[in-house]
Amino acid sequence: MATVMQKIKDIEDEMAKTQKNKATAHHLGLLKAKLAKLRRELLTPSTKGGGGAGEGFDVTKSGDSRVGLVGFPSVGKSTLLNKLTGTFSEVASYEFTTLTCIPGVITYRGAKIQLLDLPGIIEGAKDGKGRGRQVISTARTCNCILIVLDAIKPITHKRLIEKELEGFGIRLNKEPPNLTFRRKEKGGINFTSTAANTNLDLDTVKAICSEYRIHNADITLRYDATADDLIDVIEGSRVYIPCIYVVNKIDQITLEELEILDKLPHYCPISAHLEWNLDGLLEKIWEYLDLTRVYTKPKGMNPDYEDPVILSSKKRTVDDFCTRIHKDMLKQFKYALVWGSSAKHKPQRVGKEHELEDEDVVQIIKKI
Ligand SMILES: Nc1nc2c(ncn2[C@@H]2O[C@H](COP(=O)(O)OP(=O)(O)OP(=O)(O)O)[C@@H](O)[C@H]2O)c(=O)[nH]1
Ligand SMILES: [Mg+2]
Repeated sequence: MATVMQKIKDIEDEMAKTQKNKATAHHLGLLKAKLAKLRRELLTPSTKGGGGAGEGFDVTKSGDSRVGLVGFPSVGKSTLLNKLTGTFSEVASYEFTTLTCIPGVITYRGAKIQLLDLPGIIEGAKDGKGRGRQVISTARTCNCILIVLDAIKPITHKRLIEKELEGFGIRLNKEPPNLTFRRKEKGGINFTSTAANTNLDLDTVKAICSEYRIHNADITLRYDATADDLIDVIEGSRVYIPCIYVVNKIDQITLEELEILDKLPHYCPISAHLEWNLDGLLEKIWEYLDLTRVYTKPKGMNPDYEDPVILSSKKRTVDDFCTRIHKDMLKQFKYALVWGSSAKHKPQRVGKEHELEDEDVVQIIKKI
């Protein structure tokens, strides 16, 4: 293991020394690809047992969505879990108070959101320091990550934590790269771009591909993709997770400092201890989870507004709705009546492929 870590360090050093310009682009691309491969090596659990590098905490998923608290020690993660969920997780002024994953539940707008308190992580976590890897593996399973920062030193800590998560294949507040990469039998490397493209040139693309021993492939960019984006697509197994930077302990900074933090994108300043802006945070979590509430309407009855079916924004067809209600529902499905913003009429008669929207009302008509 030490040798892989040493190789990673050597490459990182070389990258830091290399000036970024047109002439070095392909060399940097090559180094990035080497780095990605080494990081993967580090994360793949060894067959000899032990290590268990890629494993998170053994906490059962429950509820409609999962949110994880990640941050340095003593920033107030446990305090926040306690205030938001009423669950007890020990709070103390010393570091590494929390040693395992403590789940709690928030009920918000009819949805059950599982909130995970996690041990503090430190720099180098992804490379095996502390419980870092377990924490980050668990973070990978979340639908939204809250990076909790201390208001006294938010920005430097933010960078360090992002680096840890990124090294583990987590991409924050980012869409999967809009590029196609197709391997083929022959014909060499074919590189086309349908958008203005300033980051990647054919030499760099070829250097990256050769590092993966790929000699024939069609690559098409639809936006200004970077070498990192291309490597992400070749590597696969990346997760794209929305993230909120929760700046805690704002009771310890000035109003002027708070105003700056408040304007940064994806930031949410709070004081967990004094319960300042927890409603604002909940609203932001809701927004970032992008859930769809669907109310069921049994025939001849009023919709059940108390207990919505919660769907994710990516899986919210009538088909997904039926599957969530009962596994045999689809067999009996004839059509559905939909009221709400996804419906053109009141109600609209739709099939299984129809995409539902937040707060739609649905009645399923079964075959007789
Ligand atoms: N001033 C201030 N202190 C806070 C706030 N929230 C938490 N604290 C204090 O910060 C210390 C650490 O809080 P914890 O909730 O244990 O922090 P943690 O992030 O869970 O720490 P680890 O489990 O060690 O990673 C405690 O002394 C808390 O009382 C806050 O909003 N303002
Ligand atoms: Mg804690």
